[in-house]
Amino acid sequence: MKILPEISRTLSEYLLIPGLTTEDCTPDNVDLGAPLVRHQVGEESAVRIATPMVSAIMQAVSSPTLAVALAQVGGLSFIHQNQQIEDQAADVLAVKRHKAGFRTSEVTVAPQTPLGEVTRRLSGTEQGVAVVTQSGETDSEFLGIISLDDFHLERHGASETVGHRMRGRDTLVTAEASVTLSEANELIWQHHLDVLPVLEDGRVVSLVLKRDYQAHKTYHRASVDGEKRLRVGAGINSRDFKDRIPALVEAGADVLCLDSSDGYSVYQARTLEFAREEYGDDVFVGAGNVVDGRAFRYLADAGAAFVKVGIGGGAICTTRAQKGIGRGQASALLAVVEARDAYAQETGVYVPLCCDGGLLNDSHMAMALAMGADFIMLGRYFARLDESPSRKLQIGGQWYKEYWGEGSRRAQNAARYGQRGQMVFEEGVDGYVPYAGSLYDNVERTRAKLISTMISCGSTTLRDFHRDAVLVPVSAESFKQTGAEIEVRRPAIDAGE
Ligand code: MZP
Repeated sequence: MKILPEISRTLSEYLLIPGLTTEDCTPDNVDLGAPLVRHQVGEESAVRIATPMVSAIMQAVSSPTLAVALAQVGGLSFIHQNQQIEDQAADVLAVKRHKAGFRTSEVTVAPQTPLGEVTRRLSGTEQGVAVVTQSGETDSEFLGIISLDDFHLERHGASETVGHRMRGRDTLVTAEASVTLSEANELIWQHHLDVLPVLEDGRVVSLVLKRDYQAHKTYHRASVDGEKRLRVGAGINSRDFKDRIPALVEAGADVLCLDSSDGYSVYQARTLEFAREEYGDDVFVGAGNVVDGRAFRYLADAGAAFVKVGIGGGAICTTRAQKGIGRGQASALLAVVEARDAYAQETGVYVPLCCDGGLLNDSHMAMALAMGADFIMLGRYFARLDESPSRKLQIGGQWYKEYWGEGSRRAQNAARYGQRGQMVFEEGVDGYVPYAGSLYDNVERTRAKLISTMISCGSTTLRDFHRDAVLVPVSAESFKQTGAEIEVRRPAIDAGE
């Protein structure tokens, strides 16, 4: 028996100290992009996500609908493995068949569509802008970008040039002659315009809001042979992996993840070995969950594409009470981050870390990223939203969505929680979480908070944030002092909390 000297701490027990905020630290400059799979230090990961949020491998969370929405905002879902192989493969296929696009900014226009039609379609959106391209032989040339109001004025002869004032801005954008797309992009960046044109075969096919540009860029950089498909992941287990992995690969899953509450096992190593032998470096399989450096190294050596950290912290989890196993999420993460960094230094291989479970609010997410997590996995967060597959119902005048753990009787996830192939006792609860609206709104708000935290800490990339974040543990007494000491509060604007 051995007792570790440190106390097991949660993410709530830390705060961030601000760093120097420079002129570079603007919301537009902050890149939340994260590597998803192992890569050589100094090189780029073959799979990156623009928003470092992935959805939990759970029945109540990761359906094709949620996967499409999350991929559209730059994150990734893992379709759950607590179902027949054919059903899971069909879910993956449904996401892969969905045409890629960016929800708020997407205005899809077929080739040869007249400009008038493009404009009509745009006017039904909140874009308030039209993109003008030259018709005829030099279609790939971009002329200018103007507000819809100005466009109508121009059509009625009130304006002579393509350069116009953007709605609500004083910036004059002048594109006197036709310019190439790269020049147009330069112009848009220079003038801080909110949109970017996307051309395909010389035609305008959509507009991308600038705030989605990172997602768009990352998506395009990472998309295979120009094929526009949304990304999706899938859970696997260490029992039927010889059948499940080939079916999911065939369906087009971009990344797989072993789904287990305790990943420090020979079974996970065997599964990783199978994937490596069958597919070499072409199939990425994440592993976990772990809470210390020994387990991290074991899975990293076995070839895990990424390692998931966290045991017992999930909002629906009773593992700590049932089995006495687990570790506070902050302590677990800090120990594994240390091992990950040592591994990178020793071997030259960077294995991304996913912080999984117990991230109850956005500040926990910021804390996990500051501590060194590359991305975060969320169950409760996504279960509350319109796009999750669970039922929405009203209890006492309040709207809720159902949320149940994979270790609950309802989920019957024997591959993850079974004892000798079946569930003898439960490790999860079945309940309700307050309904919180649309995924698009919630993720946008969370992204804004993460960006704001990073700006306060003087970081514009997650790598800088890992390096420069300064954290301090808080005493129980100081934690009670949250700063909001008022008798009656108006309801928060943040409906997601
Ligand atoms: P949370 O985001 O809801 O706090 O936690 C989600 C995570 O809890 C999942 O990704 C998974 O690792 C874990 N989980 C899922 N089911 C159970 C359970 O029934 C559980 N105990 O702990």
